[in-house]
Amino acid sequence: MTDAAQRVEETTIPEYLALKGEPVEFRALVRQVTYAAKRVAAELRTAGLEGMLGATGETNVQGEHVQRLDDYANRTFVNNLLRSPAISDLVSEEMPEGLHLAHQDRGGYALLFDPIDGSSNLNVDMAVGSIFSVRHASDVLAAGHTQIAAGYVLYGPACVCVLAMPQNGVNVFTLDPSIGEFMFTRGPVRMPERGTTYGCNEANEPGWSPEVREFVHWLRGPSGHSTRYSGALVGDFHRILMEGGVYLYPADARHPQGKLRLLYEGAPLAFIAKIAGGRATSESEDILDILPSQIHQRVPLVVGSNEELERFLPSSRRNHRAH
Ligand code: AHM
Ligand code: MG
Repeated sequence: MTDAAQRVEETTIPEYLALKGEPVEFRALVRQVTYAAKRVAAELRTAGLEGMLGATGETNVQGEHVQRLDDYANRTFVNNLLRSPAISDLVSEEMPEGLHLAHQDRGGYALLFDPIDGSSNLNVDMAVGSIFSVRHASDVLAAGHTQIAAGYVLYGPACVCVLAMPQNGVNVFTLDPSIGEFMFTRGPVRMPERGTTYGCNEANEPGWSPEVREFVHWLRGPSGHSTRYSGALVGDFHRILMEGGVYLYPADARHPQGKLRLLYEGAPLAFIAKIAGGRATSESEDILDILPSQIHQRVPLVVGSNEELERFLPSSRRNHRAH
């Protein structure tokens, strides 16, 4: 191994970002995000022992039952992100309105996040995640290709942070619990051109469009793909990022706009996929081209490897704008 490779292998996220020349303010912001994620990871490990599982009895702005851990994770992210002077705006799945921190010393970053993705997995000890998108505060409702960076944390057998930056690619850091630091483990990641698995909720099939149905029939039939679906987007996407394939939550009769949220689920994962060499569509346009009209907007999402996406997109829609 060369000296340079050795240096990268042994780096924490802050060291890695410094080594790669990322701006100080961005590094400070990532430090607060990862600090919050470590707190959430620790809480997830012991929640069952402390009576922290179960619902709060409240419903969020999406009309979904809020779990105690959703609430804990949201408070933990907000409290830590408020400590970063670089951040002036916060948007969270668990808050009906965005939080604007009007103070002249505050920097111009906005952080849009889903504190716990895959909440239905919480009470059965399966993997969940946190997703985040970094934007200029003036770009909260701009198209997804204006994102500055995006990432997620997967709370699985290991706690893994994936960070996508236009200049430095998609990199994977794994939490070393013995020292409480995310260490560089892999990157820059290239999503394989084609994979062997797909993930979607097949119970929604009766409500899908004929195009989606035909595509999934191809995946489970002639193409030879296998199904992998955990109910947590972060985990299912992570497999696709590493091994190729496709994840889809298309529009259906019950979810005419799709189920997932554009700003803190669809757009950041599309941004990560794009930097890793994959792509993402809403069925009719590139996810990164969509102009949001409101912060909790939903979007149909089909994301993954180029070959699977090529097969899905009718020729009239294949020429998504190149950024
Ligand atoms: P959440 O952020 O409220 O947990 O919702 C998002 C989740 C995704 O993680 C997952 O892929 C999807 O919703 C699962 O939906 P379904 O249970 O309809 O298959
Ligand atoms: Mg959530």
